Amino acid sequence: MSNHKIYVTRPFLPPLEELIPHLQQIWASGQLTNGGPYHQQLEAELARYLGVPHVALFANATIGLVTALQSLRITGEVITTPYSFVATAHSLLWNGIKPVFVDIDEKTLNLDPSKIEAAITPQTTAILPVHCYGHPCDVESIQKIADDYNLKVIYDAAHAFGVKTGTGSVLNHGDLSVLSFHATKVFNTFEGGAIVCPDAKTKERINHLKNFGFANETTVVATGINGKMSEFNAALGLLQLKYVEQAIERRQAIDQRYRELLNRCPGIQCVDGVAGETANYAYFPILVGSDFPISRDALYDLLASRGIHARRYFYPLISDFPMYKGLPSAQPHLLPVARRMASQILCLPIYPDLSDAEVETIAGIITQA
Ligand code: T4K
Repeated sequence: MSNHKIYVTRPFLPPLEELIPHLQQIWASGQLTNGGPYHQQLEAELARYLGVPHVALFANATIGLVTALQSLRITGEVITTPYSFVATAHSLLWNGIKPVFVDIDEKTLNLDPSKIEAAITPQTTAILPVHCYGHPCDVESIQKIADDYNLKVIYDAAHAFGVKTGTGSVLNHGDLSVLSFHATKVFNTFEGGAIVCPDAKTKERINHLKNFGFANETTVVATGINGKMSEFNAALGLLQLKYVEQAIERRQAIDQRYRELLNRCPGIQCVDGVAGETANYAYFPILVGSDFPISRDALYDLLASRGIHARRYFYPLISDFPMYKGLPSAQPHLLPVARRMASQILCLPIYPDLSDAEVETIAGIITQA
C-alpha cells in the first residue's frame, strides 16, 4: 500500500460495458442535450427513488443554487452558514445578494437555529442552510422561523442524496433543495445536480431559467442561464441509480469500521449523525481535539506522508475568503463554533472501493500518532 495513494473519495463507476448501448442510442438519435429522453427518464426515476414530487436536472449544483435563488426572486440579505463549500455563499453573490453568516451547532455542524433570529433584518428574504455531510438540519426549527418572519428556505442539499428523516426525504423540506451529482458525491453523473421542486409550476419556471429563460421558441421570460444536463450525464445517472443502494451499503460498513477503530482513541471524536436519520455516509469527518497528541494539521501531514489524502472540509471558513471577510457577519468572534470546528475537522477517505485493510491502516496511523 506504500506507493498507492488513497484520496478522500473515489467516484463510483458502473461497469463500462453497460454504458456502451446507451452511448450507441445517443449517437443514433443525435439528441445530445436540451431535455432529451434520458434527461426526462432520469428526472422521473430520481423523483421516484428520492421520494420527492419533482426533480429538475442541472449541469451542476452551483448553477442549481444560483437558479433556485433566482426562481424565488430572493434579494437583499440571506442567512447562511460559513461552514460549507464556497459554492454555497457564491450562489448568493452571483445573485447580488448579501450573505449573512450565522454560527453552527457544535453537534450537527449545521446552521444553529437558535442564532438565526438575531441575524434577521428588514432586508432578510431567505435562509440558505446546508445539510452538512448529509446530516439533516433542524428543519422544523428553521421552518418555524421562516414562517414567523415570512422567509423562504432553500436547502443546499449537495451532500444529502437519499437522506431521510422520520418524515421521509429530507429534500422535501423548505421551498427548494439543491443536490450535487459531482464526481465526489454519493451519486454522481461526473458533473451534475438537481433542484427538488414541490410542484409542476415551480419546475416549469426553473426549466425556463436553466434554458436561457426560454418559455417557448420565441418567448424569453427571464435572464436565464444555461444550466442544462446533457444526455450523456443523464444516461450515466440512470446506470448509477441501479448501483447506488449497494454503494451506500458499502459506505455504511466503512463508517461502522472506522467508528469501531477510532471511538476509543483519546482526542478523536467521530462526527455523529442525527437521531432518526437514514444516512448516506457521504463523508467520514473526525474532530481532532486539543487532547490529541498532535495537531489536526500535523495529523493531516502525517497521513499525507503515508499516501493518504484526507481533506479539511470545511477549512478555511467561507467567511474567511477575501470576498466575504469584510462582511459584518464574517467577524471571527461572531462565529466561534464554526471557527473551532474548522480548526479541528478532518474528513477521512470513504468510498465504496476502499478496502477494510485500508480503513484499518488509516485508523492505525491515527491511533498510533
Ligand atoms: N454545496 C456544497 C455544500 C458542496 O459541497 C458543493 C460541492 C457544492 C455546493 C457545489 O456542487 P457542484 O457545483 O460541484 O455540483 C470537491 C468537489 O469539486 C465539490 O463538488 C464538492 N462540493 C467539494 C466538497 O469537494 P475539491 O476541490 O475538494 O475537489 P477535488 O478535485 O480536490 O477532489 C477531491 C478528491 O476526490 C481528489 O483528491 C480525488 C477525488 N476525485 C476527484 C475528482 C474530481 C476523483 O477521484 N475523481 C474525480 O474526478 O471539491
